[in-house]
Amino acid sequence: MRSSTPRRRPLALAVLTLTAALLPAVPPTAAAGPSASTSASAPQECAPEVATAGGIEVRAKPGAKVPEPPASGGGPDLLQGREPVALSAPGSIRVPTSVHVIAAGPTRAEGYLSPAEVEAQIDVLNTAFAGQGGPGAADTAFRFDTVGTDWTVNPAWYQMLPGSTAEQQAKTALRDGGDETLNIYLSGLGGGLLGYAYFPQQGGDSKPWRDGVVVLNESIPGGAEDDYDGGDTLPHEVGHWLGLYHTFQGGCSTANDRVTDTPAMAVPTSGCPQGKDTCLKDAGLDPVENFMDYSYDECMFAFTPGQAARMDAVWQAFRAGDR
Ligand SMILES: [Ca+2]
Ligand SMILES: [Ca+2]
Ligand SMILES: [Zn+2]
Repeated sequence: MRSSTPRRRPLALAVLTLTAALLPAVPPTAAAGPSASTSASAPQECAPEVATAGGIEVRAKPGAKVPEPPASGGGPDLLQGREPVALSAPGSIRVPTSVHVIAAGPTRAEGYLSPAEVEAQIDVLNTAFAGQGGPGAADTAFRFDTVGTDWTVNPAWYQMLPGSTAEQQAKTALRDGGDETLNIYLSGLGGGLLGYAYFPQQGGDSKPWRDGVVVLNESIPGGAEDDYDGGDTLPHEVGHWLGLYHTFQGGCSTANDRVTDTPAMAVPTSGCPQGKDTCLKDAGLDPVENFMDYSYDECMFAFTPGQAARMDAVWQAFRAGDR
């Protein structure tokens, strides 16, 4: 799916634009109140596990018009205060997966994807979580079994931007299952968004309909979205659905994205730069190959073992109970 030689683009302007748009939202605890002001890495050991609004995460193209919302809703980290759990074996967690195609009309140009296109997208998802996307990629516990696919023609829902009435109406009408079921909405979006997702909800969910991932239809394998047409937006959003932050979350802080084996990075990546290192005091180059960065699909292919373990723990804490 990927060429062996990453294409190089003039990236500087795109990076600057994206950085300017995203910087206010990047620090994971900046909006979390006074207790987070001294160090992003200091665990709040006595903090109660309280209900929070939960987080929304989006993948956006450079220059996206829709600003990125805060990552975690300002609450404590999902796994804060929880005991470590035993790791699940690779491939041992089968996630029931329900796919909802939302089109503006009955033609492919209006987003009416074919069954084969949907299947190809789920194949990319499973390849990603099996660690088969490229060298060094971790095999995770997760595999995704399609339990249903439905098609809806509704121009009013086609964009379904985060927080919109269209999002609520579409999801309320179409969502299947409970916390354990991955609901995927393939729609037209807009505003430069490639996709968005919500973290599992802590302490009870006031909007259970919201759970799921929304992905730009043209980001599927072979879609029309240049540079983001390898199908890698979906694994990125599912990473969020399983509690992963962006790898640039928290910038060069120690806690960073709450995963120890992803080198810290100061800013999101655009394109496929080689040798990018924006946190010189943190060992390792920026993980541009990671699904949780913003790189082009052709060079985005890996979760790390640490991310696999975090997703496993988040699954066990927030989603497995509904299976
Ligand atoms: Ca990290
Ligand atoms: Ca570094
Ligand atoms: Zn994201």
